[in-house]
Amino acid sequence: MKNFTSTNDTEDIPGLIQEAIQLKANPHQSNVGQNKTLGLIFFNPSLRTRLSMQKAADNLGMNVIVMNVDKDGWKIEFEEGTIMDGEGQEHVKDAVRVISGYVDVLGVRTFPELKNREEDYSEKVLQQFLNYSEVPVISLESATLHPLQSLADLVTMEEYKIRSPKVVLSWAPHPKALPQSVPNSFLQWVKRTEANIVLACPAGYELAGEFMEGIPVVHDQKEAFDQADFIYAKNWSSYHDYGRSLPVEEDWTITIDKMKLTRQGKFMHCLPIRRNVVATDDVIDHSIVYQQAKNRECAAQAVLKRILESHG
Ligand code: SN0
Repeated sequence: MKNFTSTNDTEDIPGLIQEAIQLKANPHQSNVGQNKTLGLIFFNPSLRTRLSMQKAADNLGMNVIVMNVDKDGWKIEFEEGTIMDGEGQEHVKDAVRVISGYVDVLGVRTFPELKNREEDYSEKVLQQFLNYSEVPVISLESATLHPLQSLADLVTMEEYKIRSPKVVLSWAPHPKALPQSVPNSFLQWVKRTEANIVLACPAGYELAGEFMEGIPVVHDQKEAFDQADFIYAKNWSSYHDYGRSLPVEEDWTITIDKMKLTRQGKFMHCLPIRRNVVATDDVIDHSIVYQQAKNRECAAQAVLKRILESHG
């Protein structure tokens, strides 16, 4: 594996899932990371991604350096060819070349601004890391995708060993306008498994066409929940009316009564979750969200191990 930014970076998704499951059972089986350094660069907050990557690297004998560039670094300029007499203090091409000289693998987290759709969907920031890094790049959530989360989600579903499960990705309310990265990525990865995926969202919240292809959309949340094995809840802002939170009349908060419509369905969420907005306390307290979070470690470890093995 060269980089890890989407499903396109791996041909062997079932193998990657199985490798993660084996690493979970025996985390110290490989020290392929010995004398190697992982760099983690954050433009945005993180809890699970940051800690699970550090733990995964540690399990492989790898050192880690972390920087919150948004808080601790110079203000990064992203425009090519610009005259830097304004706010930006250091160009991304200089920063990435320098950082990649200190590390063997480089992770970066960069959320979308949710203002300009073309710019976000061109992955302006991640793309510059790919362009200028001398070492493999891992997405720690980009403007449009969150592949480490999705891999952990597939590992989690695999642990239940349900053949061709019905999986519902359900939009849920939120006080803020959030990225489409987690739902886009979830669809992209689940499509590559034998699961039957349904998207449940209010009209206007359909995702980008490239992710929606072949995915049934249901605007009635209760109808979608019927006989589901997994309910994956997430808020996202509108793709079509880009970055906006459109008014929604029905109540899309996930409750125990709605979960009763499923086939003893398991509730999933990437976290962080706004309790009693996205889902009620009792739903979250009887969910598999901590199992998902735990699986971020073995998923990250499988990805790191594959990258290190192909870049000895
Ligand atoms: C991020 C998102 O993409 O939706 C990260 C999820 C892993 N979530 C948030 O930014 C939540 C922020 C909030 O105010 O609850």
